Amino acid sequence: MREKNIEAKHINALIDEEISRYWNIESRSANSIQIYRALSVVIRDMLLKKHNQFKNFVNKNEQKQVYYICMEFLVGKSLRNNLYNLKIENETEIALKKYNIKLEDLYVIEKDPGLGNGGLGRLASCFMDSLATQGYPATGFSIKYEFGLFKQKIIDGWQTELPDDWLTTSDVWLVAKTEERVVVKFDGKIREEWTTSGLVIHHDYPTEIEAVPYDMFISGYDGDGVSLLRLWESKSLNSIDMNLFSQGDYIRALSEDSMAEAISKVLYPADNHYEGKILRLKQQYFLVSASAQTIVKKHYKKYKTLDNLSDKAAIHINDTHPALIIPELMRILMDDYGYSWEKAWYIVVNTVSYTNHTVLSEALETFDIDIVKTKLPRIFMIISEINRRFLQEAGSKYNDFNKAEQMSVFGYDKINMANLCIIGSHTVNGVAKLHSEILRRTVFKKFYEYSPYKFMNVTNGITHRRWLNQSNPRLKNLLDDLIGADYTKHPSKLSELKKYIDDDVVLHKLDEIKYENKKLLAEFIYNTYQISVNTDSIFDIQAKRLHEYKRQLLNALRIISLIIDINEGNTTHIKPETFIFAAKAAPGYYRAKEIIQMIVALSDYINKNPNIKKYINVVFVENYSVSLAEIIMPAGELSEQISLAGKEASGTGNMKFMLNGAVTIGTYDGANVEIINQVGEENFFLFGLRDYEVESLWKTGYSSIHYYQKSLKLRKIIDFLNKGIPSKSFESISKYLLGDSQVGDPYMCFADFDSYLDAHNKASSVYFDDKRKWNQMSLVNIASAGIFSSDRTIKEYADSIWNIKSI
Ligand code: NBX
Repeated sequence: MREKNIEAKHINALIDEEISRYWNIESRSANSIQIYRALSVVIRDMLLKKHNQFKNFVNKNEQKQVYYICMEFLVGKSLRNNLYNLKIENETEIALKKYNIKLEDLYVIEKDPGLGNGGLGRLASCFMDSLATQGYPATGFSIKYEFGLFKQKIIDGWQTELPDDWLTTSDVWLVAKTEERVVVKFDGKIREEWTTSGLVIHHDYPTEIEAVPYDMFISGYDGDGVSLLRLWESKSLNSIDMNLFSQGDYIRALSEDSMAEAISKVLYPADNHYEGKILRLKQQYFLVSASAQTIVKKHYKKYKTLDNLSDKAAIHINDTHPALIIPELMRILMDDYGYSWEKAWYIVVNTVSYTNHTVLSEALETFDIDIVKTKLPRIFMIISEINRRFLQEAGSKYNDFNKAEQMSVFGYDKINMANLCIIGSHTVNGVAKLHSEILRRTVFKKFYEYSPYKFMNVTNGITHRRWLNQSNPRLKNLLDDLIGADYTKHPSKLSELKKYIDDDVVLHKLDEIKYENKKLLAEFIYNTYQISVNTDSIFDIQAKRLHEYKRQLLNALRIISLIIDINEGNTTHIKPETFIFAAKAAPGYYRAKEIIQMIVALSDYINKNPNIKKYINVVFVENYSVSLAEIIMPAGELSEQISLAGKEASGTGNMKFMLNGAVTIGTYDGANVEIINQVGEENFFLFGLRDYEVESLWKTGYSSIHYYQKSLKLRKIIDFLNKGIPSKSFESISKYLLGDSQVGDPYMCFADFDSYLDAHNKASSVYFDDKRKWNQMSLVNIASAGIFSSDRTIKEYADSIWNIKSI
């Protein structure tokens, strides 16, 4: 079902009208940016209208809806996605002929709204698509960061960060709803007073900040659903100090303003790493307070009570970043609506659910007690009371208050946000089976023993409509021909491709498509970096945030080993291979930046050495983003998913590559485990320690030196690092691996090195000696990817956590 009655001439009329209204010119003299903006506004308004109809229906039927609260939504570009989902790409292409312009030319104008770091933010965006497509009423809440994730530029081999001014084009997708702004209050003092009617709490709040909503609409595919993403912008309420202003102190008069507006200024650029910064705390509270007030106000207006909030609203917190919504809802229910603690608590716990995305200790959020106490005094009071009551209850149940204390929200001087989330939610879930099991067994063990019924798993997913249908049109067309287009809405039908496993024509077509996609990526690389890559080589890609646990270093060590072999003339086992890396490092993460520096240096070195370049090539693609991923994923042949087992919660890049026909080389980690279950070990290059082996090795004492002494290859690699290449030393990485002041090689690259090489040798012999078999493996991967569609993920959340129905 195409968007109703839309024809090219209709689209033309709307674009023309927009151009004339806005710029007061005839459409034939409009430039491409004006056409981009006009078309986007037309589509945006179409979605606004459609969303209103959807919302009216939901309201009329008093349907429960989900609110997904997340500090990050990595939405990617909107124009193509919305045209695709509305099924009007063809009509629009025809309409654009009038202006002598192609859709592709407009797509490149739009800037990626980089309102997220990586997997967590992208997951939230995939969810908005699947929610809308399956007709679930959903609102996402986040912050309208003026600057999204930094743009990465490699200058003299080193990552530098440039601001990302996404709003200069993508503002067209936002609709300001100024009249729905709310006030968020910080600082102040609290005074308690007992009166005949009970305890009364008086506050004064010296800092009041306005939260102004900007709405973005995300179309579902082929249906009536439209998701709303509401982004909050912070604005100063005490706009300008006229006293100071009239005394000529202009800058100081504005400083209040900039403090307030700093809240939505910039996204924190670290993934899987918390920063106990005051500004970050303010951002988090700003988001949850504005969102909670909106949810409650809307509900109360409709039902004139909040007693049934949990029947009509599911509030989901994506990781601990929005944890403060728990005490904030308590505050609103008690202080603004007069609920008793017990009644408020019942409502809050039954409304809120929580997803954990990491077990890395450095990523588990804790805030200084003192900071929370001064910035959010009432919230602090409520957290203390939540904890007091919980420990009381658990202590009595266990008849052991010391045991209960192990689950306290308060550490010595810190607040443990995960503990707060578990206590205040009805459900806690991990993002892949192994991850959920590790949560139960280790980080959340005490809580699991206390309330096992809360713990669940919902394995992540990706929207195959963006990550296959839109970004890999060749593969989409082949699939449409072979199995029909039903998989677009019913991704499990991808499995029908399996019947072609022995069909040489189909296998050959898959091969051709991959080759075409590789050529496109090679062209992009050549145009951007003037590096030519051999499209007959195997494209071996690792694209994800740079993190020690993800082990880009392990990949780089293998490259070094190949360079050593080539330099020694030992080349019989070496097959043409192109290594492609794309990764941003958090700006303050020195080790990660150093690893990027080494990869870039290796790339330069190889490009200057024709004898090495004959065999292998390395490319570091800058500024990894959703749009770049859309070019990279379809070209991948070998997907590197090589995290140290037990560390990657799920991964979603692994699913994107697989869906596009890459075969994974990977460890038994995160969702890799489930990928193996789907495709079978014979269609996956598995290597490395298991998570429990990692744990026990760590306990008995991991020594990289031990592996170094045993392995000639590793010794040669260390020599190479120490010696470096012309004008570049890698001594610091060598020290990191062997242990200087701390444990060497903390992510056990050496322990997994041999098995990694073996897995690569196997991959390479299938690819170069039995391409038919390789193509079959590729086919099995595509055909088995249906379960990793976020449609399945969302259905699981809807059925077993949110209890919401689709329309
Ligand atoms: O969430 C990621 C995990 O590392 C992946 O394994 C998983 O697939 C993905 C989706 O579930 N986590 C992640 O992206 N975290 C962050 O980006 C992050 C950002 C800020 C922060 C902590 C973590 N303070």
